[in-house]
Amino acid sequence: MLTLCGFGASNYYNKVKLVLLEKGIPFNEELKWVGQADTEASPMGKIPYLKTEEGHLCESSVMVEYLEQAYKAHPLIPLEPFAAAKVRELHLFLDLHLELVARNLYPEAFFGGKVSEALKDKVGEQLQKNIAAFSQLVKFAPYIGGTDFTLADCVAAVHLPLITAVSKTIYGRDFLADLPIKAYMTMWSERASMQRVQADRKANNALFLTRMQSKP
Ligand SMILES: N[C@@H](CCC(=O)N[C@@H](CS)C(=O)NCC(=O)O)C(=O)O
Repeated sequence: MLTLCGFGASNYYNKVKLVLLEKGIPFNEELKWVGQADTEASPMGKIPYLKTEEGHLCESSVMVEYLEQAYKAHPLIPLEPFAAAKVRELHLFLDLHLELVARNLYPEAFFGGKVSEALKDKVGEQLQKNIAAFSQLVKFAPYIGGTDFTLADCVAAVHLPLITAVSKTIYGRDFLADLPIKAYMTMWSERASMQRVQADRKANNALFLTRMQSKP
């Protein structure tokens, strides 16, 4: 049986969890906070990581590609090479050009810290440029890449709400306002996978707060 390690408030953890649920793959979960990762499984100390019967995997994009190859039911990547590449293009774009850029602002947006004005200016400029490029790739018809539900949707669903939250908190406006994110996330909220991920995310957030409060 597969074991997904990490915590339910993490967008990368939830990317893998959505894929597991959408593909109907049985799995266990093991709660690991940042700082508790098994560094043999995840040498960078990052979560999530996945325990399989063959060994451990780190990096969410690698895990979901493994799941797609190893579990053929409920495919999330088309067989046709170009269509498959378009799904992977969206996946990479979301991880690299949107989430990783916005992540620079998480300390202030989510964790009560402060980031410099210079960093905010730099990240804000980069994020707007990248979102304009991203907007040329997306379809929302009704899924992010077109008429088929794919892996790219499992990535978009966990990252896009964070981009909205960060841009609203730091810059006072939603950088994704021109995209139909609300309708898209409403569509997602009707899926059983997302209902479970959201319920677990809320429970994990509560645990996180209790943990913070009990620290000396
Ligand atoms: N590229 C990694 C990113 C994972 C990631 O950044 N996880 C965060 C939690 S959401 C983490 O472990 N942060 C702690 C750290 O970077 O040391 C993946 O796709 O799995």
